[in-house]
Amino acid sequence: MDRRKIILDCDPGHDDAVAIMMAAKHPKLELLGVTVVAGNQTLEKTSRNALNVCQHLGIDVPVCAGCGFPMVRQKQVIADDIHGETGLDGPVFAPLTKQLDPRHGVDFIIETLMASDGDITLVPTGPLTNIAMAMRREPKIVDKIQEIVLMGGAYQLGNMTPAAEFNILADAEAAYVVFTSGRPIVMMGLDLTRQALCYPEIVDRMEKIGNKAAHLFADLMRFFGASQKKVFGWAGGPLHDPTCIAYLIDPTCIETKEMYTEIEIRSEKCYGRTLCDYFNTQHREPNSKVCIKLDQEKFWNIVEECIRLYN
Ligand SMILES: [Ca+2]
Repeated sequence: MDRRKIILDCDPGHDDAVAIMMAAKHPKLELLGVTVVAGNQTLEKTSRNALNVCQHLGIDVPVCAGCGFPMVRQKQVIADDIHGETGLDGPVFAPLTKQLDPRHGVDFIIETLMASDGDITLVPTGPLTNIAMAMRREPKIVDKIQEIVLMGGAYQLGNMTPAAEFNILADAEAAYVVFTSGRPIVMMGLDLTRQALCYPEIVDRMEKIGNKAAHLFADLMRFFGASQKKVFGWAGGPLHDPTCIAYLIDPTCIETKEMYTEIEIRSEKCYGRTLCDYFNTQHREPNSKVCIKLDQEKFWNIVEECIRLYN
C-alpha cells in the first residue's frame, strides 16, 4: 500500500499536537516534515511546542520554523485564552534537545514539493501564511500540490468574530491566496470540528491505553477541555486539527459537500469569513470540499488506533 505523503503545517496548539501524534506513525501516511507558523501562540512558542511533541513521542522528522507574522495585517492574533501562556499548557516535557531544522518552513515546503512527483498533500492546521508565502515565492509549486486538506473557516458561525474562524482571521490574505490557487481543497471548518468534542469520557478512554501518547493526549485534553468550558461553555474541547488526519486515514469518516468558497478580506466586520456557497447561488465551479458531518464513532476509533501505534 502506498503511503500518502504529507507536510503538516501547524501552530501547536493542543489540537495540533494531537494531529502531529496521529500523522507521524500511521501506516497510511508518510509525514515528510512539520512546518510551523505563528497562530495559537508566537512562532517562537509554536516552534518549541512542535519540537517538544516530536521529541516526547520520538518522532524523527524535520521541524522547520516558518512565518512569524501574517502577510498583510499588522497584528498577529494569538489564542492564549484557549492554549495558555506557552501555547501548549498542561503537559510537562523533559528538557528540549531536538533542534529546529535550519531551513525556513517556506523553503522546506518549496524544496520538498519541487523535488516531488506531484504526490504530496499539504495539511495546514494553522493560519495559512506559510502555504501562501510558498505559493507566492515559487508559483511552480502550485501544480505540484496534490491536495490541500486544511482546518479553518466555517460555513456557519465563526469563533473569533460572528463571521470568522481563528485560522482564517489570523491571516485572511494568506487564506485568499490559497483558496484562489486552483488546487483542490478540503476544508475542515468549525461546523465539522464542533462535532469532534472531546468529552471527559473520551479522555479517560484514550488514557487507559497507557502508553506515552495516551498520557500526552490526556494531559493536553484536560487543559484544553477546561479552557473550552471557560470560553465557550462546552463540556469538551473540539479536536479541530486531528479531523484532517482522520480524513486522510479514512475519508469515509467525514461527509463533504462541494462548494465555491471565497475569503472575505475587504470587510471590516466580516474580515476573514469563509463564504461557502452552500446552495450554489453564484453558479461557480466548486473550489473546495467543505466538510459537513463527522462519523463520531469512526473518528474516535481512528484517534485510538493512532495512539495505540506508540510504545
Ligand atoms: Ca492549529
